[in-house]
Amino acid sequence: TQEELQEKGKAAVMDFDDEAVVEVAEECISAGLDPVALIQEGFTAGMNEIGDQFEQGTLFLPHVIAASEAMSAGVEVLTPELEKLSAKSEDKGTIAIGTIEGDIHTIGKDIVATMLKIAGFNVIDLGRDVPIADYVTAVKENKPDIIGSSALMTTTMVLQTQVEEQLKEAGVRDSVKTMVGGAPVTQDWATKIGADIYAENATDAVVKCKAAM
Ligand code: HCB
Repeated sequence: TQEELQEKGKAAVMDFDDEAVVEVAEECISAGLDPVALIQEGFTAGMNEIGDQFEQGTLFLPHVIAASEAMSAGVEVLTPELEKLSAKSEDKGTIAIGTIEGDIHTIGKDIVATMLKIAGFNVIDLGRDVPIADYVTAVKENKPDIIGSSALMTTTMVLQTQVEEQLKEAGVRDSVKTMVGGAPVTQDWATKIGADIYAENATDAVVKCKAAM
């Protein structure tokens, strides 16, 4: 079942077992189960537990790296499958998204970008460790409908404020909607800094970006 597959996917990420993660992803495809739920409820749940154990000091950075590589291997297998679900003909608008300055966590941002593409948005991936000025440049040059930032650390989350401020200083804040996300980011934070959209996960990002158009 879907639940059993998700449990297996979670366990495989927590075992840092690339091969097992890939097997679970392949099983998902051959059994016709839901790849999005496998990523969100399976692999991501495993990564979150790895993060908790890292914080508690029972796991170390090499473990986090190994788990994230295993997860990425699984997502890579599922991506073509996700793309098949794509609403190709629809042009929903343009979204530029990047992981914020000082932050190299890309897994969540990549999943959000993929899901937005699948939903029919034209997505510009700004990459990781994106200087705040580059968000402003992206708004000026590419004129996206939405500009998204991802922050995985409390120390980099604060820079999302700078995106708001520098867009205002450049006189382009009203031309674009801003979206924020990443594990430490909350609706309260988004409201506090004046971001237009907070997305808890990739599905939420798709729903809210569609609604914002
Ligand atoms: Co990293 N790390 N890490 N890490 N890491 C975290 C984030 C900690 C919370 C772990 C902990 O201590 N509990 C912690 C941050 C603590 C803090 O807040 N201050 C931490 C730390 C400290 C660090 C280093 C500093 C460790 C070190 O070097 N000593 C270092 C950072 C270096 C830097 O950025 N300058 C570091 C490095 C790494 C890697 C490289 C080993 C690896 C990243 C690999 C990669 O991304 N290519 C890594 C990982 C994997 C994690 C954890 C374990 C998982 C993150 C992840 O991929 N989750 C994370 C623990 C955690 O988050 N609980 C830990 C899975 C994805 C799918 O979830 O939340 O990223 P997500 O994305 C969701 C959601 O948030 C939303 O949709 C996504 C999909 O559903 N979303 C958005 C995300 N972005 C969005 C943007 C939008 O606009 C909208 C929605």
